[in-house]
Amino acid sequence: MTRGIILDCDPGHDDAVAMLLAWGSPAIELIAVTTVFGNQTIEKTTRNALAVAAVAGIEGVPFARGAERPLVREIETAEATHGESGLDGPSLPPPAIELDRRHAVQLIVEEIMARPPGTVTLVPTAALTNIALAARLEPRIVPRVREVVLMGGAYAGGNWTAAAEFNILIDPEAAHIVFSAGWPVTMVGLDVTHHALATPDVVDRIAALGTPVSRFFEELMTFFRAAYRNTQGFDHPPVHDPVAVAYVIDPAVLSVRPAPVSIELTGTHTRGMTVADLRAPAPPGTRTSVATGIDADRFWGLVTDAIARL
Ligand code: PIR
Ligand code: CA
Repeated sequence: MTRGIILDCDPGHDDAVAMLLAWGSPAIELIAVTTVFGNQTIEKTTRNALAVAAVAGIEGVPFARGAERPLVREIETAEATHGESGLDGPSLPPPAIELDRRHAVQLIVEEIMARPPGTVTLVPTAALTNIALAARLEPRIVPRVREVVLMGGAYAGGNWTAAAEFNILIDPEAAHIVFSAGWPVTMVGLDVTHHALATPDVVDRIAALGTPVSRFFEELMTFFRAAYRNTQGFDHPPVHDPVAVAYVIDPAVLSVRPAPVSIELTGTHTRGMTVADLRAPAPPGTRTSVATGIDADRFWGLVTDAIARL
C-alpha cells in the first residue's frame, strides 16, 4: 500500500532530506511538492526545491510556489541556520523542471478534491500558511484529507524562543487554523526531532554509498553541522523534517499519543508555543496527537535506504 503525500516545505537542509526520503521510498507516492517562505524567502525556498528535484531526479511531480509571508506577522527567516541561499553547502544545479502554473494553495485544493476521500496525507515541514489558506479557500478538503503529519512545535521547549519552535512561531495564526480544523493532526515536534541527529556515523554510512545524491547529502550535513554548532551548541545537527515523512512510511519510527494542542497567540514570552495537554488520557474526540518518542536507528535506516535508491 503506497501513501499519497503532498510535501509542503521551505528547503532548507532538512526539508531537502525530507524530499529525498519521500522520492526514494516505494511506500510513498509523491503527489506534489509545494513551497512556502520560512528558512529563506519564497524565491529562494522555491529555487532550492527545484534544485533538490534536479539532484534527486524527481520528475512527473508538480512543484508549486506558495505564500511569501505569514498571515498576520512580519516575515522572519532562518538565514543563520540555512545560510544566504537557504541551502548553503553543496553547489545547486539549475532547475530541470518547470514550476506548476498554479499557486501552491490552489494546487493543494485541486489535488485533494480530485482524489478519493482519505487518500491524501499532508506533510508540512515549514510554516503552516499554505495549509491554513487551503483549508479556508476550500473547507471541503478538511474531511477528505487522511491526516496532517507536520514537523513543527514542541511540548517541552522551543528552538527559536525558549517556548516556541520556528515553523509555528513564524505563523502562529496559520498553525492555529491547522491544529483546530478538525482533521487528524500529528505533531512531530522538537521533542523527537532533536533525537534525529546526523552523527558522523550516520553521515559516513550514507556517504559510503558513493553516489551524487549521497555526496549532496554529505555536503548538506557538513554545512548544517557547523551552523547548528555555532548557533545552538549542538554537537550533531538534528534533521527534523524527514522524521514526519518517515512516520508516514513506517509508524513504528515514532511513539505518538493523542493530546489536545493549543497554539499560543498572545503570550508575552510564549507566543507560538504548542501547548499540549499531557496530564491525562485525551478526551474522546481529540483529533490532535503528539510524537513522544523516536527509534532513531529505524529512522536513519529508512533515510539510508531511500538515498541508496536514488
Ligand atoms: C531548523 C529550522 C529553522 C531554524 C533552525 N534553527 C533550524 C527549520 C527546519 O527546516 C524545520 O522544518 C524546522 N524549521 C525546525 O524548527
Ligand atoms: Ca523546514
